[in-house]
Amino acid sequence: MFNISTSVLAVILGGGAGTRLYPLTASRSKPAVPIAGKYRLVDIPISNCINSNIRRMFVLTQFNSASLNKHIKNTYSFNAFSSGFVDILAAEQTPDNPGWFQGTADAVRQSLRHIYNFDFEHLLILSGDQLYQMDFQTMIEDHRARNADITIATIPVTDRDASDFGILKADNDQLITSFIEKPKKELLPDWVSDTGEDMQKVGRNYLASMGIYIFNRSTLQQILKSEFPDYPDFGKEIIPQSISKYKVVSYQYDGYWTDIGNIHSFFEANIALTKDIPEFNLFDRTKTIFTRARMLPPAKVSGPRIINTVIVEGSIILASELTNSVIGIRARIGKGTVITCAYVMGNDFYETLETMEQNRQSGTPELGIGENCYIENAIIDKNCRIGNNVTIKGSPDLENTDHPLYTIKDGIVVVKKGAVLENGFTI
Ligand code: ADQ
Ligand code: ADP
Repeated sequence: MFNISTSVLAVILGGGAGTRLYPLTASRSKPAVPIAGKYRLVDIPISNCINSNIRRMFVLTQFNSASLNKHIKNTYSFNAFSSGFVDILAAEQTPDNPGWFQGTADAVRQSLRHIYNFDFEHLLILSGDQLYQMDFQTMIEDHRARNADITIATIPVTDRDASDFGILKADNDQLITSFIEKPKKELLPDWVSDTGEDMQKVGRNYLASMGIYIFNRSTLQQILKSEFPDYPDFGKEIIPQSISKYKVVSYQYDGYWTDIGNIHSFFEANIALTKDIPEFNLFDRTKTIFTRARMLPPAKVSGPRIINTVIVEGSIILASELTNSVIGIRARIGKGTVITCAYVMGNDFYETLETMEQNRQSGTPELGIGENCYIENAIIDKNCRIGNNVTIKGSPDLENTDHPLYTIKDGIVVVKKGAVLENGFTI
């Protein structure tokens, strides 16, 4: 009988150079970027695997970091009698390979010698920067039932989004007949698909690759090593070149799924968690998102008017108004402060009362956000010290800039990890 936990191994693509999420990736690897106030990006694909009964995972990352290692080691320790593991494979120099992973397929190719040490029938390849809760079990069953060599998870998208994705066409048997990576707007009319009545009604007429692939063990080895040994990317080369030679099938998914690979989409996805009924459901106990258990005290809140705001444990909040915001772990917010549409990541530690007194005497802003500040359309990375009367106001009118303390991208102000903004600072 087919057993998903012994037949499937997952590979999570943990990130290339990480430039699209800069400055959040300036001092940490992409899988370690904090999301939703208490999780890390890598928790999303790992949790989807665990909830789908897949227990063996590799996370491929360009650079290894102590914080990523610590997070994985402390969070995902499987029972000693199970064969489960989450292992990080970082790009490494070897005699025949001088550099980093050159792309998604190259990352998997360079990791094959570790991956093929294990028994598996199917390799599930996942992106590390997407927010979704998907049952891979039904996708794998579909892959097996269709006797496919490769299955690609697909989702209907609108013409506004289509140019950001691999777009494909499939026949009535879901066999993919053509594929184009990130087509230019003017080419789109040729790529319309029958996505079903409900999707068509909302203008989602194009079938996009979700960057989630299932390969059979032998197919993957053959493609990456013999057939196309030099192609670096799945989307740009491997998939478009494989459809004429292999049985490549589309598995259409209609649930919530969003790419969070750049600052704008990352920000939107976090703020979307503050809706009355968010599409990404953190409260579904059948689809738990796992993360490190921290044994933190409860959040303590005094004074503010709070509208649609997510507050993570361990925070101390005296603000005057919080609206549509995500307030992360151990966040500290002073009296009179107003926060609207912002993601405050919180802090990695608390300061002692003595250190706080020393800060006061030396004029150093305390860890967290001070009094009477105004913050809107912003991401405040971890461990920032924001003084009193600071104004941070993102808006589409602002130009993209990179300042030593903050970056502005697409109208969103990102205050860099550990930045100190003196009293009265204005952005
Ligand atoms: P993109 O998301 O643009 O398109 P890419 O930038 O290659 O593709 O990233 C895919 C995943 O791999 C991301 O999680 C990324 O961080 C990671 N990654 C990228 N380079 C890497 C490297 N060198 N080492 C390790 N990890 C790396 C892809 C497909 C499209 C599809 C979209 C769906 O190419 O066809 O539509 O995903 O989001
Ligand atoms: P990030 O969330 O940005 O990836 P890390 O995981 O590297 O950050 O850092 C988190 C860990 O670092 C926490 O466990 C915290 O205990 C510790 N830490 C970071 N800065 C400090 C500091 N200034 N004082 C004490 N501990 C710190």
